[in-house]
Amino acid sequence: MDQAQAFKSGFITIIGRPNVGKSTFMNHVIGQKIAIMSDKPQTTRNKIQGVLTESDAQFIFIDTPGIHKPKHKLGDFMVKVAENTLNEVDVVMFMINAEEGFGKGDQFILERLQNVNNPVFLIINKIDKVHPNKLLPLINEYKDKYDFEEIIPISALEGNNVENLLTQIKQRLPEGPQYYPEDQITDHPERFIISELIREKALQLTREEIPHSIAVVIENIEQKERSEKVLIQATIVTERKSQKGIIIGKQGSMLKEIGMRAREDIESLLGTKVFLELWVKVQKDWRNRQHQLNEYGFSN
Ligand code: GDP
Ligand code: MG
Ligand code: K
Repeated sequence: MDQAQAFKSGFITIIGRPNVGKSTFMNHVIGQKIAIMSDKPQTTRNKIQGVLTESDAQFIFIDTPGIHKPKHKLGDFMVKVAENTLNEVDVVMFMINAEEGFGKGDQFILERLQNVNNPVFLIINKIDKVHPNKLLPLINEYKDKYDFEEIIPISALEGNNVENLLTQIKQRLPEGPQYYPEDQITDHPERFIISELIREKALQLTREEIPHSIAVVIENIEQKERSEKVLIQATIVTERKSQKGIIIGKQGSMLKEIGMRAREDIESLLGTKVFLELWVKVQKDWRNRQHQLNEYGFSN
């Protein structure tokens, strides 16, 4: 008998110029549109974009901001951070658009890749848009520019050759644990901290009037398009109606204060402006109802 195959897991980052199809690929692979906390130019940290779990492997796709050509001084620092990230993941996917071929932005990215020791895949996307004759010259052109581990043409939109790509990635993932539950497709590592910050403010401001039995559910975290702000919507869940009244306060004054203080902390956590929307609702005995515990994120 064969020995059972060890479970594999690891981190993959997708880099490439805007509009080459990075998000489309993510959506195709993860199987549904996921809420992505989009990378802002000045974000220095890496965001988990999506998690794909198969029976024998878990792929964790992360965002590497700052790989674009910097327009300002801070950019140099950002590029450094991005370069470090490229060396920490297991596979780098460098995606280009088959229709466009090689451009200035690609040259910049290739230069950054010079210091990367990890496997770098060249992904030629949108092959559904080009004649197959065009593909080979494109592959040859890039072959001369960098020592890619693999060069894989795909159509992220139609799914062509995506399975093969995933198989190739899997071969480069190390043995490792399943980091996320299999039904979890996206993750904001900050989510739990944000809910704790809101809960903390509610408890601090109401003192002993409100027991620790309140919960905070983060309903939504979203980067507003064309805005610097991240919208966060959350619900404070209390067990009794009287508690709800205390949390809201006179004409909403308590809730406003909780929101203001929490927002300040969340802004320094995320390094970005935040628009925080808070609601309060009563849910009797929520602690005793298992399905609601799951809903509230206490399932592990
Ligand atoms: P990103 O900026 O790299 O994340 O690119 P997007 O995923 O937002 O894609 C930009 C545009 O290219 C969208 O209109 C997509 O529908 C389109 N697109 C992405 N992948 C493909 C593909 O494989 N084939 C075709 N025909 N269009 C694609
Ligand atoms: Mg995108
Ligand atoms: K992106």
